Amino acid sequence: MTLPSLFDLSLIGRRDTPALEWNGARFTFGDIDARASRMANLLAARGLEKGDRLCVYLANCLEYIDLFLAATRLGVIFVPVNVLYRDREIRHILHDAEPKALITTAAQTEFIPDPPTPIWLLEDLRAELPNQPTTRTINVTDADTPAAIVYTSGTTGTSKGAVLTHHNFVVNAVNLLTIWQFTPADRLLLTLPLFHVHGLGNGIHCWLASGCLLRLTERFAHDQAAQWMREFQPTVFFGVPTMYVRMLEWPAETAAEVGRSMRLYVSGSAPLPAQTHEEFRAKFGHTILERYGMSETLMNITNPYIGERRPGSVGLPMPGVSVKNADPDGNPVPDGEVGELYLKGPNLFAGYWRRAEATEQAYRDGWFRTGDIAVRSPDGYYTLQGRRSDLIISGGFNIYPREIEEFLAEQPGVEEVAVASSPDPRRGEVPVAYIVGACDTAALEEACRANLASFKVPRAFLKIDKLPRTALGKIQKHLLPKWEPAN
Ligand code: MCA
Repeated sequence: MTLPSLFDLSLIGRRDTPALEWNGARFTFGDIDARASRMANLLAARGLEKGDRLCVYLANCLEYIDLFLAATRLGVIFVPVNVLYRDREIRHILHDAEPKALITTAAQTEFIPDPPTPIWLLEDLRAELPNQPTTRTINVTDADTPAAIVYTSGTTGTSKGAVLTHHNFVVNAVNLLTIWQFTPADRLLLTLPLFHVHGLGNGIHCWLASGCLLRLTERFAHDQAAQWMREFQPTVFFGVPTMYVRMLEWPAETAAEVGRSMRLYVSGSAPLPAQTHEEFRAKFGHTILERYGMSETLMNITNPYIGERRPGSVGLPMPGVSVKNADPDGNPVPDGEVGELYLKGPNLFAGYWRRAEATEQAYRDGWFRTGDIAVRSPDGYYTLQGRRSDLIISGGFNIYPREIEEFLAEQPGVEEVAVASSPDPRRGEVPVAYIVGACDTAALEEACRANLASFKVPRAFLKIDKLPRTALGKIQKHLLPKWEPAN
């Protein structure tokens, strides 16, 4: 099935039903459908054709939905770009994806390097939209058509584009609807960014496939989220652990009040500490359901809706997903022993964009290697133990230290550099840079701010005499001095 066919269950089937609350305005599914048709006609009039890539560099907004729906209808490949990305990160995506256009706001253009790509301003599209016809054009009939390219930070330092097909997204949405028991009576509060698969694939797709009511916000503002929940009385909330940690700061009465209307809190994108899980249950009266996914695979493993939601565990494989816990030779390890998670299933991506070699390396005997290390209990629950690579997850955003190290190594006076993870009570982890060389750390920080997303800027730049290394010269990050925040 293609995404337009899935979404039409609501867009046509529930045409007059309230669909969306955005910025105080309400839209029916019929309104959303008409907006999508107008946007598709506008993009087609601007020359976008099936197979073209369209980069979208925006924070959450109403038009984000219009653009995504229009792209899925035209067969245009949607390339979301993290709105916190800066010069260097955007340059890479534009060169790699070779989009026909990049859509952003006037205010964001200052972060875009001399573009090899035409820039279309959101403000212009917004003005042109009402003049477009609402005729429906659907160019996609084959569900194996790519729907999106999602850039994931690669272990090599440069990010690779994971190509996700209509089929991948449809399977993911149908799976989640069934196992988390979505119905049209649900009310979903979505504060996650739509440029990641958590917000887009789980959030937007569960909404449109179920026909429930969505309230979308520009982002999660921890000081406003309690008010949104009180007003909207959501039944479902999707969050990253940082959001749940923030929610624990709310007064007990607020937590109890908000908890009363809710039926399901889901957490993903980073490990949910068992302590947060327990404290949340005590304060909100709900057991958070933790699940595990990746950009390349969408959702794989989840705690059950009915049954034990085990703290610290990501749960059981989703319908249709085969999971193998393997040793370094790819052979299955017994329950209770540590292995690397390998996956098979209809949720697996179509490969990395124009990187046949990287795609081949990601698979072994037909299984996708996640790079995540896990243990399976005798009753089938998986618990993640760490990662094969030294990925840092900060506030749910992935950071590969290698990318920051490569950037810092290019700066004047830097002889050697290592970036390591430091624990953070709210964000889970933050990056810290260890520098050898006569350089100005303030200038390094400034250079990072100008070129990298804010969540990648090291929280501290520590000068050290030399990096701890093995006899073979490999840096031993666990021997770097621990960093303690000043306050
Ligand atoms: C943060 N900022 C944003 C956003 N989030 N700007 C626009 N849109 C956003 N969504 C900016 C802030 O304005 C601020 O900018 C800076 O980032 C730090 O934000 P702050 O609020 O101080 O940080 P926080 O309180 O720690 O909260 C951050 C957050 C955010 C709200 C938890 O990190 C977040 O939304 N994380 C979700 C990430 C996510 O969806 N990951 C899924 C990827 P300034 O510094 O200029 O003031 S992984 C995925 O999709 C997989 C497959 C999966 O399994 O889910």
